[in-house]
Amino acid sequence: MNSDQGFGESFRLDGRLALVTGASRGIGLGIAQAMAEAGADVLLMARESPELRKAEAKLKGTGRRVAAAPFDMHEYAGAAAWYERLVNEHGCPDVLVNNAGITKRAPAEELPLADWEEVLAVNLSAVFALSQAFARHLMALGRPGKIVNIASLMTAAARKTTAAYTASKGGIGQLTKALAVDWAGKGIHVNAIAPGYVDTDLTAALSSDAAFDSWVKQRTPLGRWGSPVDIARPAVFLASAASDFITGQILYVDGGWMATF
Ligand code: GCO
Repeated sequence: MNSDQGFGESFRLDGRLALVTGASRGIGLGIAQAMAEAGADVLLMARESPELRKAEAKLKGTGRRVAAAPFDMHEYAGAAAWYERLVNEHGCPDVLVNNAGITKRAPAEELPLADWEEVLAVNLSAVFALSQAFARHLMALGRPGKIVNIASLMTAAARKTTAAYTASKGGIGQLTKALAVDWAGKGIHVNAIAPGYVDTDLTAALSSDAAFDSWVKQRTPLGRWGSPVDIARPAVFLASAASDFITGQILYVDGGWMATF
């Protein structure tokens, strides 16, 4: 596939349909926008909200086919049925970006079990359920696909007060490998991007803390917080034919964080 295409074309997503979760803001919105700019039609999944509709309107400006696909990842037990309806309405996605994620910060000894369960449900179980629905449809059609999971620095190491998030993102790293291995023979590639500290709503409580902000800038070799577009362009690469010999990888897009201590 790759070798038949020109260099630039291999990085593009023309003719693909991409489903991006957590797409109403932050990294997810950045990824959805970059995918549309790369030529993909895009389905924006997030909980129904004015923000989701705003994102939909904004991305329609790219000229691609763009549609909001409201779903709450807390309801992941219904993911297969929801996905069935999605495919009937919009066609079968070729690209799935599992970006939606939440965090609940507390010292481990104080973290309520309900918070633990919610983070694991949204960040890990829902990713499995949706990936399974995505793969089953492609397999039934005999078509290839690409999954890009959003992992974290917490896939590799922990920061205090992030037990549930860290466990979920560690799980995402291993789930990426497990799905890559199971589905390689079906042409479904599964990779992850592990972002460093990115300035979004998820990290707002951290970036607005002057001490934390200066720690991130000092700890990150490139000396700054990431922005959604820093993550979005590598996500396009992992969704494109330019990455056709890559599967099961975790790509740290972290300003050099993991390269030093
Ligand atoms: C935290 C943050 C992190 C980052 C990110 C780092 O509490 O330290 O929320 O989890 O958001 O995932 O890669």
